[in-house]
Amino acid sequence: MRIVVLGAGAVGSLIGAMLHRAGEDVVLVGSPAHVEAIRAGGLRIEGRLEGTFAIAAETRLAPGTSTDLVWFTVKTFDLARATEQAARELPGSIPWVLAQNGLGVEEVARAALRSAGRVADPDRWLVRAVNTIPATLVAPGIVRQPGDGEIRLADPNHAGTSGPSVRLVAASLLRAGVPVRFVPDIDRAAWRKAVVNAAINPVTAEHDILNGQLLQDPWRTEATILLLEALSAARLAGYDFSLEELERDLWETIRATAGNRSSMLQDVDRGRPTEIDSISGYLLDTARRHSVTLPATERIVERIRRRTASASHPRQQRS
Ligand code: KPL
Repeated sequence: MRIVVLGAGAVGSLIGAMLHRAGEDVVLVGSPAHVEAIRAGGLRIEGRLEGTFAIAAETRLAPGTSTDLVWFTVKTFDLARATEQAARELPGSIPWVLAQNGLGVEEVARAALRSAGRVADPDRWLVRAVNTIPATLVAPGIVRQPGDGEIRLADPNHAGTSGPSVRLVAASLLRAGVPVRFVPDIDRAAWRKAVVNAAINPVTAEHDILNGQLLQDPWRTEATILLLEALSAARLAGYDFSLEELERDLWETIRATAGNRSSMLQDVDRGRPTEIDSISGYLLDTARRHSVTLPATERIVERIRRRTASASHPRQQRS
């Protein structure tokens, strides 16, 4: 099966490598430096999956590219541009896998598919994937997987019109040995992950620490306060998580990804924009609509925004 990965940075390249290893015909679309390194010496994966893979890599999506499936692993702030381009250049009726952190992702892709006017029923093709597999872009052409995780997908039997698309995506991942978990409610899974990201990512990005360092104070307390605020936003949005389940998720994720630099920290490292708006910013907007304030979240969002204010939005972002 032909699979295009748009925005192949750390996560996209890792998923692409696993699919390629299982015999899929994968094309990574990434930044010029990453693509140049892959073309010169292959894609090197270190950590849980070890190997060098001769995968096709492009810096842009060529007009008329034919593919059976497309993974979007671009950053959330670059998703509108990437989906609009894909709606123009790719076949209309193929599964689109959205693997972004944060919230509000499907609406962006749906709007792009609708505005291109090529697809009558976008929801048939959109597949939301919630990824917890950690990955770090060590250098162009080199990705490290420092821990374990899984890809959560909607249970195809309860996924409405997108069920057949979910099934196709899941089958390719399972063939590649990628841990997949089917969940009854994918929106709930995306919120659950966003709450955990809201507690981990900004703190690691602000203090330049590995995820595992959040197990110690003062960062442990800071992450816990952010988790509590994120939980109140989730409840306002109608998700009745318990504090116990989210705390369990938070500390399990931190332990499983202890050696990782969070995706937000990697963005700060490279002077790029971050996903603060689609993670913590989305929680703030949700709370505001109910006249509720989240003081610690507000402060850290401000600090991260200030820190990355001068970051430009490069043409091809990676997650
Ligand atoms: O999703 C992640 C991220 O970095 O964005 C985690 C799971 C926290 C791994 O670092």
